[in-house]
Amino acid sequence: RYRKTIIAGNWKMNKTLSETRAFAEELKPLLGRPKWCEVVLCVPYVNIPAATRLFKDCRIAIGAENCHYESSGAYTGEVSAEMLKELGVKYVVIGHSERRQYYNETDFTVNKKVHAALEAGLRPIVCVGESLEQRELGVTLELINYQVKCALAGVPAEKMRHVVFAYEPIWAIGTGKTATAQEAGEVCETIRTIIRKLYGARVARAVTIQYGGSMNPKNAFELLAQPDVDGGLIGGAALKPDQFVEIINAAN
Ligand code: 3PY
Repeated sequence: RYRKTIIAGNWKMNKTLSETRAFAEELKPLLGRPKWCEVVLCVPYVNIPAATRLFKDCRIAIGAENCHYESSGAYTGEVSAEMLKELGVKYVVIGHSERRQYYNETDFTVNKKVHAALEAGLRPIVCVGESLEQRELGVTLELINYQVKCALAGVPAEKMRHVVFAYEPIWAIGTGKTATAQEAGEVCETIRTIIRKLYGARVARAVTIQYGGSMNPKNAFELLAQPDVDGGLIGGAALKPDQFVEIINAAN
C-alpha cells in the first residue's frame, strides 16, 4: 500500500475527564484483532494528558482539535503546537469548518497553523470543504483547489508525508447528511490531483485523504471503498465506543 488508512475521531467540545475514562474502559474490550489502520482520537485540550495514558496500551494515537500558529506569546487562552507535542500528541485538526465558521479561521491562519504543527513535529489533519450554497453554485472543486493550495503554501515536499487531508462538506457536518460515496470519492480524488500538480505523483500517492461528515457504521464501508478515500474524520459516531469500533473494523 502506498499510504496509511487513518480513522480519527473528532470529539469536538464533548466529554469531561470522567467521561473520557468511561469511554476508554468501554472501548478497550471492543477493540478486536490488531488493526492495520491507524486509529486516532482528537479530544479537548484538557483531556489530552489523561487520554495519552488511557489509550496508550491499545495503540490509539491522540490528537488535538486545534492549535495556535505561534509557539508562545501573549495569546490569552491559546495553546501552541509545541505544548501539544510535549504531551505526546501526534495529530492536530486544522481548519475544521466549525472553526472557520465560529472562530475566524481563514485559509491564511490555516496555512500558518500547518507550518506551526509541522515545525513542532505534529501531523496536521487539514480540513477542507464546501458549504451547501457553494455546492449548489457548482464551485466545489474550485474552492477545494483554493483551500488546499492555501493550506500548503510554503510547505516543502519532504514534509508532505506528515500532512493529512480531510474532506468535510459543511452540509454534511453534524447534520446526519452524508455525501454519497461517489461525491466523497470525487472530491478526495481532486485533492490528490492538486497535490500531484504541486508535488508530483510520488508525494500525492502517499498522502492520506480522509472523508468527514457524519460518517457512521452504516455508511463507512462504502465511503472507505472509494479509491481515494483513505479513512475518516468522525464526529458523533466517535463519541460512542461501539460505533467507533464498527467504523475501525470497516477500515480493517
Ligand atoms: C462530523 O462528522 O460531524 C465532523 O465534523 C467530523 O469532524
